[in-house]
Amino acid sequence: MEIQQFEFVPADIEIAAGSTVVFVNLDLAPHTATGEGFDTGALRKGERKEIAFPTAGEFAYLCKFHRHMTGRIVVR
Ligand SMILES: [Cu+2]
Repeated sequence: MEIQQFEFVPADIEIAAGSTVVFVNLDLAPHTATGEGFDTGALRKGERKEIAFPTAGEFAYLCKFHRHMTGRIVVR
């Protein structure tokens, strides 16, 4: 998952349970991907964080610094 121009690209994804999502910030501004049960912490430009999703569910998330940046991860 890339973060660029103050958007998650793609913001909404569907993955299989047990998969991981790698968040990579390509912006100069710091961002987070923060949802119920997970948080990348602040990612600066070029930094990445891998988050595992072991169980099925729907996980909305946002950037704590720019709360209009939102997305949803569906784990099946
Ligand atoms: Cu942000």
